Amino acid sequence: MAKAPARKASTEPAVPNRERPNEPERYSASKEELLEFYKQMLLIRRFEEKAGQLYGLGFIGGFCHLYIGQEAVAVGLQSALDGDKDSVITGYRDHGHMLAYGIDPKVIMAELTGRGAGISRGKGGSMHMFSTEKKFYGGHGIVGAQVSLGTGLAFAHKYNEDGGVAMAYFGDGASNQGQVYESFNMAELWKLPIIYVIENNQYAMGTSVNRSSSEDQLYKRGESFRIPGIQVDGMDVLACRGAAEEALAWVRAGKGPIILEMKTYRYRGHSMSDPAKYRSREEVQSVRDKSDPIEAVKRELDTLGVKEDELKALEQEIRKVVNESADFAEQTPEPDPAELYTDVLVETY
Ligand SMILES: Cc1ncc(C[n+]2csc(CCOP(=O)(O)OP(=O)(O)O)c2C)c(N)n1
Ligand SMILES: [Mg+2]
Repeated sequence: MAKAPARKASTEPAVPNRERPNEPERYSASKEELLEFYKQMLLIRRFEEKAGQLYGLGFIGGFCHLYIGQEAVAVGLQSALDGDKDSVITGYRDHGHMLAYGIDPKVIMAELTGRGAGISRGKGGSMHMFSTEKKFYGGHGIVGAQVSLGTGLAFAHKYNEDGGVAMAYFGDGASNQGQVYESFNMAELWKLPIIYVIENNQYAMGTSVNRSSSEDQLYKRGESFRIPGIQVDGMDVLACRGAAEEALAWVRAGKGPIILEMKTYRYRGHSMSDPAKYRSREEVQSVRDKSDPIEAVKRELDTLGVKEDELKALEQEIRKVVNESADFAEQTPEPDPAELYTDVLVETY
């Protein structure tokens, strides 16, 4: 068989994308804003602790992945989004992102316990929660799927010219998946308005990022697609918010996608059924002691003159909200059996 002729190398120079986003500055928050960040992070932490307890008591079945330790990421980033236009999508570790988007803790907890009043009518559970009203598109159990779906959301924003930006969160483990790079390619080629957020919590189930990734500086993962990346301290809510500001400025200016690598840490196991043999208790404790995102904000609030009593009152208020959500989730009924026949796709497409 005749050999195919060798392809001639292109004489066209590659179009350089030399412009870089600015180095993000730590966001300078007012006392009120900082208190709000504190409140939201504490809500996520207490909510997740309660979810862990309810799981232990058998009220929550199936998988349940807690966000404890990573609170600053969702709160810092999403506080910069425009809830009327922008969309958010994430994986299965999704409760914190929903709370940070102002979704009622009661309907999230009720979803966890599989109740009819849950945000997905009790049929989705921990990993599959949606709020199209809030432009929160889940909640996905397939690692990496949210990256391609999020790229689709960004395409829709551009196609509909609605001015929105998609924020697609995924993990360090997911960042080694093939569809991520197909998505990167299309997003840059079409200059889609998307912020890819890699939540690098150092582990993918029991595998550390250094064991699985030949390039562990994940913010560089867009380089071959000319997508710029920024590495961010994901344990510092103001650094997260500052990075979000820069990323949004880049994307809203029509410059295409950007990657944020958030260096963070999960305190709990991968899911509720993780024996955690792959790391030591000391490692976890040391991060808690040195870099806890909530304690860090507490210290900043202290220097701004916020009194201990005020923080205690806030803590009580949050505990009340979380307890009410748990009571609601235990007492509200399970879905009606007729619900088995709704939300089922029967047509052929
Ligand atoms: C396509 C696919 N492969 C494997 C799994 C099993 N799995 C579930 S979570 C996970 C690890 C993902 O880790 P990472 O992306 O770092 O996210 P994290 O859990 O740390 O938030 C794996 C391999 C899956 N759900 N989907
Ligand atoms: Mg991870």
